[in-house]
Amino acid sequence: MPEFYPYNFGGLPPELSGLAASRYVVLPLPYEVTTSYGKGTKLGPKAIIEASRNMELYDEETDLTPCEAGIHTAEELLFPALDPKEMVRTVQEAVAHYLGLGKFVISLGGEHSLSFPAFAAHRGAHGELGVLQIDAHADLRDRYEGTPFHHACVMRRITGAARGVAQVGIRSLSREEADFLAERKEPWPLLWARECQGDDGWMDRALAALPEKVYLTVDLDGFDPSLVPCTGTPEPGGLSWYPALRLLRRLCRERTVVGMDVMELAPVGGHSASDFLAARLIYKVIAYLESGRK
Ligand SMILES: [Mn+2]
Repeated sequence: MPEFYPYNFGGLPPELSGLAASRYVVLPLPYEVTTSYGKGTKLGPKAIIEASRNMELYDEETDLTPCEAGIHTAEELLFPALDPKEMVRTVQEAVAHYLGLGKFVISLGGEHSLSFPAFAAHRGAHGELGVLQIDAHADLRDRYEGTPFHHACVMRRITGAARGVAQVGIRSLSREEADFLAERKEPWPLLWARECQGDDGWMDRALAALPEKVYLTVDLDGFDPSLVPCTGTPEPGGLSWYPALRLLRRLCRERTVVGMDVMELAPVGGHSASDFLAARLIYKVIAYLESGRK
């Protein structure tokens, strides 16, 4: 019996979703331990995949059908031990495995702390990397609730290991983080959400800070909650859709994006717009990467 709607990103037939022939691997990471307020990011990966199966696969902007490059959806990673240190090891190994096969890995969270091991695996495979973060929160605390691997610390860990950083859409941080930002030796651009509107000059600042190879991490709460209401800790005044896409299109054209993650979707039944935005965002990045290839 042929499966009409295989359970994978895009609802793709076997010839477009098999591991060997796919350029992209979607890796679901249903891990959630340290979220601060709303729960449910564990269900994020499933909701993104579900939405993607109901998405048109032609991209009008690039005139491509990006899934023709092959998008394999890996089995959900399991986290029998919820210990953050163990999570870091598990995720780093899994991502490194697919990087070793030459795949472009798209990690789906889950809480944002997952981005550190995903980034670390990419750094191991590619050497020095810059990071573009889209997020409402700076996530620069050194430790939180007793662990350095809390989601509120993820960018502190990543910035410590990255060569160039740009933080985009930020509008929420603690005094401790503001002090850290003020005192850091080699400042990177932090584009406050209120700056990310009007003309696109802010994108130049973000891109100028990034080296040739870049890892992209998207916390969905970087978008305005009118677009993405379903996140654990929404903040008003976030990014709009088209400016975010223009930034990502430029990033894919002007730099080599080596990997990405999309974190913190906390789906709410009956409110699927957030799920669809996440799915479309991923598919747009694939479209931009593929259009750069021609
Ligand atoms: Mn955030």
